[in-house]
Amino acid sequence: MLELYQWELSQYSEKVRLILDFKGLDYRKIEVTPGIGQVELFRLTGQKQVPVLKDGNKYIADSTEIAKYLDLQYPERPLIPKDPKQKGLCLLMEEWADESIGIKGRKALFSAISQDQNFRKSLLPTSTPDVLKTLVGGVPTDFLTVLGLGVGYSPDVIKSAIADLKQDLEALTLLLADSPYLTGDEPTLADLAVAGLSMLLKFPEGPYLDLPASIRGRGVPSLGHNPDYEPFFTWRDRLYAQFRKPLIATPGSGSAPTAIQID
Ligand SMILES: N[C@@H](CCC(=O)N[C@@H](CS)C(=O)NCC(=O)O)C(=O)O
Repeated sequence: MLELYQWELSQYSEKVRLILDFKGLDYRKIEVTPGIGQVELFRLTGQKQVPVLKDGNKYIADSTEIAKYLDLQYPERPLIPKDPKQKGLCLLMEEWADESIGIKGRKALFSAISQDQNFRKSLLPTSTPDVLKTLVGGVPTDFLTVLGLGVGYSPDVIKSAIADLKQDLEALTLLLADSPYLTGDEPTLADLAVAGLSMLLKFPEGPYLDLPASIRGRGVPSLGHNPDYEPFFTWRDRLYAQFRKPLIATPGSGSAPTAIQID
């Protein structure tokens, strides 16, 4: 079976999970331990980021490479259109979504959780002891601002990321006003990339992620809860209902990720 080395909270991993579900491929999720698990990933793939797909004895890193690999090896339900114009648009949008929504979404989410202690707490795994949840919730905003500066997320960087994301969401809302999918009448990699990567702007409403249920439907207030972009998120809900497999509720059914165990 295919294996996905991932983080449940990673937007690039979500893009690949959506692609795998779209193609109807079964896979096992392996949650990589930040730090030590990434050292192992580096040994196996020459880079330390998730997602990485393992197919037999082959490891494929990078969500775009994974999408292209899957389309070659599992051509049923193609991701990339054949028509040259559609193909061009699809590839352009996929690359843009990776570079804009994927990267800036992280900054926008950081800003939202810095300002909202309940949102911050709701991102912790369900098994987190109450005392730790209280501690995380109580971290002062000033401290988070300093932490953000440490990773290059200054207030100006965050402001500019949110402004860019607003333009992205406006563009997407306009494109989808009279078209069922971004490049036309059929879903392509562009739709799956945009939908999966926008996870951090607003978490999906349904039971798709192995994260606390309290984060479902929550998002960055000025983006995920802005009436101007509501048509985009409604479109995304529809896409998820069509293609994303919900988690199976039974404990131990395999929907929850396994901790990393790279052999
Ligand atoms: N271009 C990569 C980006 C992947 C990426 O940014 N992954 C993040 C998680 S969302 C990561 O692994 N970060 C850890 C690190 O950079 O050490 C892709 O498309 O897969």
